[in-house]
Amino acid sequence: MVNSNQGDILNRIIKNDHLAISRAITLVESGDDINDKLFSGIYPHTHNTIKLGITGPPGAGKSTLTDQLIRLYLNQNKSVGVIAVDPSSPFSGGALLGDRVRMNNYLWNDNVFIRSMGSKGNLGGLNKKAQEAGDILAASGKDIVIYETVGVGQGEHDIAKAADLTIVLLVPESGDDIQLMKAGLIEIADLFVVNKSDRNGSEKLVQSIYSVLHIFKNKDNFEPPVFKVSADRGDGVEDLFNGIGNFLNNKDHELYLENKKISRYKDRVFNIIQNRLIDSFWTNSNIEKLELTINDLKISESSPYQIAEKLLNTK
Ligand SMILES: Nc1nc2c(ncn2[C@@H]2O[C@H](COP(=O)(O)OP(=O)(O)O)[C@@H](O)[C@H]2O)c(=O)[nH]1
Ligand SMILES: [Mg+2]
Repeated sequence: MVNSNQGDILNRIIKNDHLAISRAITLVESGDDINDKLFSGIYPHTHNTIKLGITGPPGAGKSTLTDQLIRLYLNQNKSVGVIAVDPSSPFSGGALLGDRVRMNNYLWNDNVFIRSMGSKGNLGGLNKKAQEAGDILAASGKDIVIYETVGVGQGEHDIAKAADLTIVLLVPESGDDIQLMKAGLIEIADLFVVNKSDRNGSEKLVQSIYSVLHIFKNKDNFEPPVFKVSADRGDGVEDLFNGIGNFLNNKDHELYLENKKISRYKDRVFNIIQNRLIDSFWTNSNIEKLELTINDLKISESSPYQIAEKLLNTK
């Protein structure tokens, strides 16, 4: 079934058929084997799309801001795909309802495709799947792909790294500069946004960010700009929108952006090989061996290293 439909689904994706896109993303999510082939077909069509990552704490306004950016891109006759990744429970908070409402706004619009990806599987897997879903959207001709991810741990940051430009969104209540450093946000941010600037403390947060940035210039030695917005009112959003364009078109950033692409590519090859090796190792027989070894032995007797060594060396 898979093979006969593959060419068809590929053609439909390239023609921006949203139903086919949706199906393909479901296939990617399920981890089906057809990915590889479908993928190689899609890949050549993915290169003209700009990928933005928006990360920040839950409730910071990522979806609200994404919605504003969609509006601004549509005004420029551009098309947008959104992959919203929420590694926490999809049932937590009220965000999902908000997302639903926003998704429905564009249900019949060929220029906007929004998809949530849940937390099934591990984060590493989610990262890969989100990137592939982004590629499917790119192949459909979307000018912009936005990854919205909850930035609370390291794994989620990988998704942000999948973007050409990563926006770190913070709100006055998200804490102080120490937390910024701890969370490793300095390292991934190309651009900071302080949202909910209608609330107290936003100017103080902007100043904290500046002072931290000053001390910890990122490795490429440019200081990410900081934008103050109120996403739900739309205040400052246009400045940010222009700031994104300026960042991407800045000649000084060309090499940086190119290097990012290359290292992203390497990471993907690395991960594919890693996953293949893991899959090929954990055959039923090896899983069984592990179970048997563990059943035979009191786990206080051999270290996990010894058992791993034994499994790696038996054929
Ligand atoms: N006061 C205020 N509330 C906002 C602003 N932007 C978003 N919100 C609200 O914050 C809540 C969480 O927004 P959402 O976009 O779902 O956050 P996400 O979890 O980061 O995607 C919603 O109730 C929004 O209406 C803002 O600029 N000011
Ligand atoms: Mg959201």
